[in-house]
Amino acid sequence: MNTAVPPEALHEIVHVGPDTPVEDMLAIYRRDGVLIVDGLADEDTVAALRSELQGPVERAATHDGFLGGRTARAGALIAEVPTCRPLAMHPVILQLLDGIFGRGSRFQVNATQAIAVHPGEAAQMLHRDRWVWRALPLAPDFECVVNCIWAVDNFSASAGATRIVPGSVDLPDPQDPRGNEDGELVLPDGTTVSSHGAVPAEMSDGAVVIYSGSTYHGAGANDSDLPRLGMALAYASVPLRQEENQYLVVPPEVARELPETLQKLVGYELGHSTLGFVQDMQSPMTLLR
Ligand SMILES: O=C(O)CCC(=O)C(=O)O
Repeated sequence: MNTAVPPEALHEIVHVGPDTPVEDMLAIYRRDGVLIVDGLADEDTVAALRSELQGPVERAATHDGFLGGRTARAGALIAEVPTCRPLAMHPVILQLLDGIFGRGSRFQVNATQAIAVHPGEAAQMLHRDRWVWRALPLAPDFECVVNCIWAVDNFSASAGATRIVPGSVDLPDPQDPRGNEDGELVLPDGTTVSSHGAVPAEMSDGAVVIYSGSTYHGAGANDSDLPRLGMALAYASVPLRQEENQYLVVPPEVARELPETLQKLVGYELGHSTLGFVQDMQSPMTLLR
């Protein structure tokens, strides 16, 4: 029995400190499909992130519907935001991902996105990140993707903290992922996903919320006067197509300057034997040298 996992925590998001043993973090993740690690990025890193993200977020377009008319989204962060690089390969995150995806079953950067939820934004529809691969007949317990949203601003319930349904990994998919007329996802037993308890992932800047691609979640409404900036770095199982095209947003001339661990995470490595080979069956790493 792992004492670091309080049984009463099932309907809240468990916070742990950055020095918590990774095995304890994994036990929480496996039970709840979500956890928050407080203080994983220090103050200087957060300040640098805030300043480097300002330009990309100001230039970013907003979108309608699911993506949010008052939410700005900027990608290509590994190329454009150097301070995100050490966070993308933070040892605690990589150890957690090793445990989640399983040793030997590799993971890669799936997408990078700064998400600024501006005042007046409504709550986003709950959803599962794994749905981007819904065309594939993947087993429900196959871990497609894990998202890590770093709080660049404080995430409070009123300022759009991500709403997460802890323990929702095993819930079924709704018949209609677009929801009913009230924006509710209705499950086959007639209950709604939100009735299973959507909890705001409240956290201070420098914390990171880590959740499974099977965990129902969505950005919260921002009823405050300030934008809420988060940096989502998601990782997917290597055989899946990356959601953000890493080879175009991190082209070889940029990748060449990155640490090798990050080059491999971005996708410049052979995956499971021959996936992604170049020329005469060589690793793409050969073209970066
Ligand atoms: O920014 C957030 O809090 C979550 C956003 C999200 O889940 C999405 O856009 O798919």
